[in-house]
Amino acid sequence: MHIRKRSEIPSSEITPESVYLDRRRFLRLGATGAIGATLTPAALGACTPGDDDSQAADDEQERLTSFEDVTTYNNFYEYGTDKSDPAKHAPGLLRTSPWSIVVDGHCAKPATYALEDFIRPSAVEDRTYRLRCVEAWSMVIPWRGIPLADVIRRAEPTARAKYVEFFTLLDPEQMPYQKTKLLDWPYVEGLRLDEAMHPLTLLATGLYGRDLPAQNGAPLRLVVPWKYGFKSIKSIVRMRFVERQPTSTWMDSNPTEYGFYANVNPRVDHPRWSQASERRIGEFRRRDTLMFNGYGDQVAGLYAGMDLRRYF
Ligand SMILES: Nc1nc2c(c(=O)[nH]1)N[C@H]1C(S)=C(S)[C@@H](COP(=O)(O)O)O[C@H]1N2
Ligand SMILES: [Mo]
Repeated sequence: MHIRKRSEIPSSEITPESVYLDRRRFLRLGATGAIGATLTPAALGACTPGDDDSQAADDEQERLTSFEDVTTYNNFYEYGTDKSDPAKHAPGLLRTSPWSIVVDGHCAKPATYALEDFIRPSAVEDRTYRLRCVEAWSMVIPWRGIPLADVIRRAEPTARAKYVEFFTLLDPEQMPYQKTKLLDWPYVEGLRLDEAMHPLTLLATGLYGRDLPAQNGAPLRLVVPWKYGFKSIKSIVRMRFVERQPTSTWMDSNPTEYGFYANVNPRVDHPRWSQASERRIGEFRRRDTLMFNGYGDQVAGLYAGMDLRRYF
């Protein structure tokens, strides 16, 4: 394969992803120690950009989904139900600055933060994760964000805090489908406290090395890589520590089809379709779906002894 050098590429072809990939390659070649560690996508087996020199014939290696697909093929029902709606409508309507986040419920340090104070810059990392939508497609996305555990520790949850409940912004002027009854707004999600504290769980502020585009849930969204994509709630304005399992938006809208746990599981089908395989966006062939989306060695212990058919 001929790989064009940077200077051979006309500037019109320099996409955000080629800038990101070049910088990543540069850092991987040049950096050791602390900087290198934060850039290693440790959580994802071996995930490298598809046009990288190191992309040998290794089946384990995966291509990043293109920036174009990641930012134009979205689910964000506040802007419509078509995959193309969020990219068309969210950027012109969602005001992400100023942005504040409320942390409340059972914790010693409830607070309202401006986004800048909420995100500790030294905690920010780049992490590439697979995202598996319940609709049986998937992507590989280079996220930027902070471990959710970082903000949870700061809040000092009390012994009564068993779950964390998350809320998307409620503002029908900025999110026009909130004027409809498509879902019971605002969009709500939840995690058990130990899932929320797991080192893989990320509060994302960016992707491809830049701030999150509106359609991907700017300025702050959750990413829980071993669960179906609907758990990764977008444009978060509040997180609350609660004692009882929260009712998430999709459980509320259709409890027989969507459970609280929503762990990726090829053996538990959706009532209307199989979850055994998936299509990677940008590809035609189908791939086998992996238990816990491939993160089982890191997260299976959270569910030891649980019947995953019952707790789907
Ligand atoms: N507030 C809100 N968050 C949401 C959704 C939504 O409709 N509203 N869709 C979810 C679903 S179904 C998926 S697959 C992911 C998609 O994230 P992406 O568009 O960044 O790939 O966002 C999730 N978060
Ligand atoms: Mo999804």
